[in-house]
Amino acid sequence: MSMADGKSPDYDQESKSGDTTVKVICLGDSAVGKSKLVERFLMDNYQPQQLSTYALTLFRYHTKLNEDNVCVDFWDTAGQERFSNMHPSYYHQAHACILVFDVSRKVTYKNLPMWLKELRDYRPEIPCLCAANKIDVDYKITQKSFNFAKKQGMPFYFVSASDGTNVVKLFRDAINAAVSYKNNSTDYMDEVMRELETFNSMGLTDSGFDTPDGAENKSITDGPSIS
Ligand SMILES: Nc1nc2c(ncn2[C@@H]2O[C@H](COP(=O)(O)OP(=O)(O)O)[C@@H](O)[C@H]2O)c(=O)[nH]1
Ligand SMILES: [Mg+2]
Repeated sequence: MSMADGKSPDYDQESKSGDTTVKVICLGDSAVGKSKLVERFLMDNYQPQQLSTYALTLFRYHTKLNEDNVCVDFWDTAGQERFSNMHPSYYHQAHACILVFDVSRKVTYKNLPMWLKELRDYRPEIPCLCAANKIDVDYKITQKSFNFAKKQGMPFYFVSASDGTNVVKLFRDAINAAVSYKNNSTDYMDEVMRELETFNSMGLTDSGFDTPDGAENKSITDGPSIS
């Protein structure tokens, strides 16, 4: 079942136990915090000194949704995203995607359409959630709005893998969306969108990395830099 035997599980098959098995992937530029977010969700101890991921990893997580047992496989990349060239097997049979950018590096936000396009080439219909990570670097960033997600009809979350803000919320929503998708339902995503709209309607008006009034911003290199 694990990657150890060199084969990935078949997510279209029912598992022997009858549990629902779903695959959730994270996409986004290198070093936006995809691995740290998964680690943060799975084990509540964050080690900031840890190095980036070097191998493809599959994290298996068992949980309950309503009354059902759910088995979630979070896939993590081997860093292929550095070359903007993910292997098709990464997308294969995925049920939900978390699209991540780093609020301290504008280029990672500007690259979201590219990641979404690649995702849609492989998985046209799966639910996709958008996470603005590293808000701990500057919490004021949460006063700003990032319109890409809204334009795409995606739920949006300000998160921090570092201090855990919204991480559980993001992953619970992603799991719910994945299971809903597998069960051929779109209701859940509608629900999430409605809930987040209420949540976000508290007058957050500043533009984040977006250029006001829809003007194209050609620059992809002038974000504040940190590392
Ligand atoms: N300040 C801060 N740093 C983070 C956060 N999440 C990840 N990092 C750092 O960003 C770097 C890249 O994280 P990683 O999870 O390997 O990114 P990935 O390449 O997208 O998987 C690491 O040095 C992490 O410690 C966060 O929420 N806040
Ligand atoms: Mg990684």
